[in-house]
Amino acid sequence: MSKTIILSNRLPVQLRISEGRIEAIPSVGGLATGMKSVHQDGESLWIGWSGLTREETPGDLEGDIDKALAGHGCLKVSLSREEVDGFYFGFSNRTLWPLFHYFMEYSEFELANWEVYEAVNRKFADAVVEEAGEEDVVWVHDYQLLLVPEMVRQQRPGLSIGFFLHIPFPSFEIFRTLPWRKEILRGLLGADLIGFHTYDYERHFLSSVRRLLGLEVNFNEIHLEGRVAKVDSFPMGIDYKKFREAALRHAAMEEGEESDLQRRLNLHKASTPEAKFFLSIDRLDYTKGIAKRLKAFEYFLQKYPHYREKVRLIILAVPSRSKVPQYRRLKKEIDELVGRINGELSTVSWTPIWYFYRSLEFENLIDLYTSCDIAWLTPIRDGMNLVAKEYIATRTDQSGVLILSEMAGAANELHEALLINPNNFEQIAQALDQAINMPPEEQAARNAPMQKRLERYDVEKWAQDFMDSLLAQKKQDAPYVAS
Ligand code: ADQ
Repeated sequence: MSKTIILSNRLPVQLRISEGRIEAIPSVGGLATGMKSVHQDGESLWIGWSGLTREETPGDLEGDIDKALAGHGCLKVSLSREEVDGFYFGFSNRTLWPLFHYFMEYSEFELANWEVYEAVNRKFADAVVEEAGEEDVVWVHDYQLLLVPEMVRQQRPGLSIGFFLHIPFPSFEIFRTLPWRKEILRGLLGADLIGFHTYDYERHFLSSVRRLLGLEVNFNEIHLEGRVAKVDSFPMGIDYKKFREAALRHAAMEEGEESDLQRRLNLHKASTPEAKFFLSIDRLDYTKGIAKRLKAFEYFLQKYPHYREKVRLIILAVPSRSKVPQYRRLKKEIDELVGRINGELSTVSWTPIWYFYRSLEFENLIDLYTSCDIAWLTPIRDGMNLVAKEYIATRTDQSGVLILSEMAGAANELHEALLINPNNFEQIAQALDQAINMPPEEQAARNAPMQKRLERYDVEKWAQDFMDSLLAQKKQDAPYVAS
């Protein structure tokens, strides 16, 4: 019987070691949720890094760790601190991440990091080669593992290999600046199916393949020696049911059952019933446009001073990659901006910005999604942006307004939202004004079709679609055998 092998930088579980005991706790992140149907319902193995470097792993617990992971269908790739630095913090997050998000000035081209990236990709590929049976299907995820498809293909030409990129693929003019551009394209072309969130990313990739490798591209198929690699878009969805049901549960809560956060939100709402809450939730990342959003908020309050004391911005930033200098600088910039704006504009009874720098429990996320009148998400560049979709899914009474950057992949599917250019403060101020004054019927008329779309193409459907397409591609590729 064939199995599916899933590969990602991180495993979908987190290890907790206390008093010599190991626990593997399932993660709740988008990918872990998205792949649930593939990973849990069938025969499958998930290969990735456990989050602990070799130096951090107590030698005598190695066997217990492997056992705990195996209990969740996982197998770890062991990485040293040096490997994590060069591969993850180095090439993945200081070269590829900024470049693929059009932050060219942040992108570093360090040969040493590239070499570690290659070596770690080889480790992942070797793990697949060791584990895969002849009929197995391999699904590789994201920018940390761009070289794996070809590395696996070289050793196991008969395997079915798929790859999905969760971040944008940049235009040819950006991508061509990468010294290892051809190696990366060849790495990806080891796959039978290469998936992106949007048609634009797909187009950019095909253009780079054509112009850098001179390969024949026929519509969305690339003709290689003896086989065809197909490229397609699969916009990732969310677990719509989970968010909707959580919001319904939330609405049915009796007094006294709420979380502390919800109680505080309710208190503020009761004290100024006409006040509007704006919400933004992101990983603390320069691509998410958090600093610009704060400046746009200040601009909005200057342009429309009558909204002072009537609106409040809740910013939730999740700590991320704090080992990379740009992230540390950004954290400082955001801290200062929040301090300055609050310092300048606050009154005795009003603080314009509530800023949380932490990760929240799922139920608290639902508190925020369901309590805020306007979700305001302004990435400078974002592969998809699941937060926008989650906000819409939780608006069970169809109220609420989504203001979304047109630079997020999600803008393609959520076109009833108020779409803005994150660099255009004038347009943003107008959108905020429009959102505050939007009649409930218009809110519902915009939200209903988005909800329908998100319900229909949820994350399970996304994963299934990709798998079906990969299997179909393989069948088409199978050598002809005369009967
Ligand atoms: P991310 O850049 O991490 O993902 P996003 O798509 O918004 O961005 O997903 C973030 C996830 O984290 C959401 O599911 C959200 O609920 C959760 N989350 C956010 N803040 C949280 C908090 N404070 N506490 C707990 N959970 C929180 C990358 C790409 C995106 C792409 C996804 C999926 O950068 O563009 O949409 O992968 O492909």
